[in-house]
Amino acid sequence: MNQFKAVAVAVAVGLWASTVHAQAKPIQAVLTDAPAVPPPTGRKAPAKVVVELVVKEVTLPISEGVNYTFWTFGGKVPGKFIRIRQGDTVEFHLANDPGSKMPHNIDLHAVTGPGGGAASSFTAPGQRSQFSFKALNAGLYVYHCATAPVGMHVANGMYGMILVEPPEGLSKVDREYYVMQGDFYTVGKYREKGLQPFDMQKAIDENATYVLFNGSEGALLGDNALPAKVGEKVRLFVGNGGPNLVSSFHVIGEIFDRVYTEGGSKFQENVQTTLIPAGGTAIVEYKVEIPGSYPLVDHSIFRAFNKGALAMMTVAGPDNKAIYSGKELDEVYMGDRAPGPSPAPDRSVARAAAELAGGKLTLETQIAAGKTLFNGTCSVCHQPTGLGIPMVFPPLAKSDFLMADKLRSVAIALNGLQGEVVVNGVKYNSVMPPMSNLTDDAIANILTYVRNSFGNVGEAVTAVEVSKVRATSARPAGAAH
Ligand code: HEC
Ligand SMILES: [Cu+2]
Repeated sequence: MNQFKAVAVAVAVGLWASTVHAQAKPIQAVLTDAPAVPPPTGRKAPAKVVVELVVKEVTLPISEGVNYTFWTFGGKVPGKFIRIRQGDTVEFHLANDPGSKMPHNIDLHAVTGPGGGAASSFTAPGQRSQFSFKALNAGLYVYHCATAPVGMHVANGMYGMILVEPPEGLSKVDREYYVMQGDFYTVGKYREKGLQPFDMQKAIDENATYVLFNGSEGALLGDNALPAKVGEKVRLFVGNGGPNLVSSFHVIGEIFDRVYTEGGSKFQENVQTTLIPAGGTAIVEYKVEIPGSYPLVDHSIFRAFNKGALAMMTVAGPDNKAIYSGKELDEVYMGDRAPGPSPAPDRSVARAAAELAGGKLTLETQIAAGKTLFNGTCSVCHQPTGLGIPMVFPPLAKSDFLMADKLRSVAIALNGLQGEVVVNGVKYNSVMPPMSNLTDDAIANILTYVRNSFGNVGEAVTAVEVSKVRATSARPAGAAH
C-alpha cells in the first residue's frame, strides 16, 4: 500500500467510525427506586443516554398512621437513581404528571450550565420538557427541584441522586445501596396521626419534625432492612436532600473502610462518621465481618431516636469470635426500633390507631399497642418486667402508688416525677423525666398496658383523659408541648 492510499483508508475508516458513533442508538437509562441502584454502565466509551423522569405528587405514609403529600421525581422519596458515565451526553426528558397541582423543574448538580438544567426544565402539570447536557465531571451528585418556593419543593421530597462513573468505572463490590436523608416539617408533632400538612414556619425555623432515610420512618427497618452477608463488600451511595439539616452519617458497629467525601474522586480511609451537607453526598464502602444488625443513623442522635433518622443493615452469616465476642444490640439501646425476634413486623400501634379512629378501640388492642410503646419508652428504667431496679427505679408491678390514682399516673407519664415517693412501703427519691413528647393515645395505651399487666388489674385509660390532664397540669420547664 502506498502512502497516499494508506492515508485515504485511514480517513475512510475514521469517517466510518465517527458516523457509526453519531448514529449509534441512544441508550435508555435504567432508573431505580431506593434502595436499589442501577447496574454499572460497563461502558468503555461515552454514549448518548436518554433519561425520562416523571414528577408526581403522591400521598404516602411518612410514619405509621401518618400520611404526607410528597412531591416526587418518579413517585417515591428519594427520586429515581440515575447512573451514567463521564463524557456521556444526556438527553433529559422531564414530564409533570397531569394530576400535579404545581409546576416543577430539575437542577442536577452534575450539570455544567446555568441553574443545572432548572431554567430549561420548568414544566407545568401535564406538560413535558427536554434538554441535553454533557457530563463533564465524574462524581455522585444530588438533583432537586428548583421551582419557587424552592425550600418547599425540596422539603416535600423533591430530590434524588445521579452517579457519573469515572471512565474506569467504580471498583467491584458485592452490594450497592441508595440511601438518602431528608428533613420534614409537619403541622402535627412527631408521629401525630392522620394526614399532616407541610409547616412553612417550622421549615423556616429549621425545626424538623422528621429526619428520615428514604422518605419514611421505617423505610429501611424490619422487613425492609438492607441485607448483606458476612465477608461482602458493601457500597452505600448516601445523599442528603435537606432542605436544612447537615447529616452526621454513621453506621453503628461498622467503620467505613473508604469514604469518597462529598461524593468526589478522592477517598479517606477508616472513618467513623462522615458529614454530608444538605445538597451533598458521600460514597461509603465497608466490608461486613460479623453477623447482626447495623443501624444507619444521623449521629445528631435525637434525630435517630426521636425524629426517625434510623435505618438498618442486617448481616447474615457465620460468627467470628476473634473479631467480636457476641451479645446482640439490645432493646435498651434501640427501644421500639429494636429488630424483634419474630420477622413479622409489629403492627399493634397502627392497629390501635385505626380502631381509635373508627371509634372501636378494645382493651386488648390498647394493651398490645401499650406493650410495644412501653418497651420502647419506659422499660429502659422500669424494666420489661415492670419490676424496676431496687433503690433506683420503682416497680410498676403491683405498685400501690400507681394503682391508687389513675389520673395521677397519667400526669406522671406526661410531666415526670421527682422528690420522695413511697412505693409498696419503699422510699424512692429520684427523677423521672417528662414524656410529654408522646401523643395522647400513646400515653393512654402505655398506661392501659401498665395498669393491666405485671399483676396489676385496672381499667382502660383513654386519649381524652390524657388530653385533659395535659391541658390542666403543669409540665416542668423544657418539657415538650
Ligand atoms: C429514665 C428513667 C425512667 C423512665 C424512662 C420512666 N420512668 Fe417512671 N419513674 C422513674 C423514676 C426514677 C421514678 C421515681 C421518681 C421519684 O423518685 O420521684 C419513676 C416513677 C414512676 C411512677 C410512680 C411510681 C410507681 O412505681 O408507681 C410511675 C407510675 C411511672 N414512673 C411510670 C412510668 C411510665 C408509664 C413510663 C413510660 C412512659 C416511665 N415511667 C418511664 C424513672 C423512669
Ligand atoms: Cu418541584
